[in-house]
Amino acid sequence: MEIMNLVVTGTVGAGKTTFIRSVSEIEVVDTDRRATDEVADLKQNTTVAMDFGTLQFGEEMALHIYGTPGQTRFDFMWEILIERAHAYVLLIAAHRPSEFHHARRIMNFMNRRAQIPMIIGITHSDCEGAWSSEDIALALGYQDVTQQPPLVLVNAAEGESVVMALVSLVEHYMQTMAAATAMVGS
Ligand SMILES: Nc1nc2c(ncn2[C@@H]2O[C@H](COP(=O)(O)OP(=O)(O)O)[C@@H](O)[C@H]2O)c(=O)[nH]1
Ligand SMILES: [Mg+2]
Repeated sequence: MEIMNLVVTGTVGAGKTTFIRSVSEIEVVDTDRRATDEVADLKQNTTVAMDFGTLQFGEEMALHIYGTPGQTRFDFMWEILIERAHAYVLLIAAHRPSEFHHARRIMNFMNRRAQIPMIIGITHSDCEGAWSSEDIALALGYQDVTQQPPLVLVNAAEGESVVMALVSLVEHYMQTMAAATAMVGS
């Protein structure tokens, strides 16, 4: 059995904890606590350590899915998680453009520490004021479509939607690895 370590990162309220709870086959480790700081304006509970869930993926593979805490003061956890990961998904809430800058900072942090395949998962695209994927890609600094990572729309509260996002992430990982192997062989 192969184990694939995946990280779910993104801003507070993007849907990381929900994403993992929607698909995990084990009881999710609950590290959510009542928010007492600036997060309390956004929601009642926030993740203080990490989320962890597992999902059997075909017969040969088990996904171990780790969710990062959203706030910068927990970024030592980001480092621990990303360094062990095979690939990651950055969740971004489409209806909160004021957070895009922070999402970009998280992405830069991760990419500096680990050169691993990643995709962008756009949540809350059903909410009022949601930006389009194209505009979000531009806001994240991707001027050139050919250079941008795969973007998928995902509703973290819907299991099927999360499974599709995970399939995209695993496929992107496989394709990147296959391309790298072909380069070495040529
Ligand atoms: N309407 C809507 N709500 C979502 C979507 N994705 C996540 N949520 C909700 O967003 C809220 C915050 O999610 P949470 O998992 O706590 O975010 P975290 O801070 O990233 O862990 C929860 O109430 C989710 O059910 C989405 O695509 N659409
Ligand atoms: Mg959380």
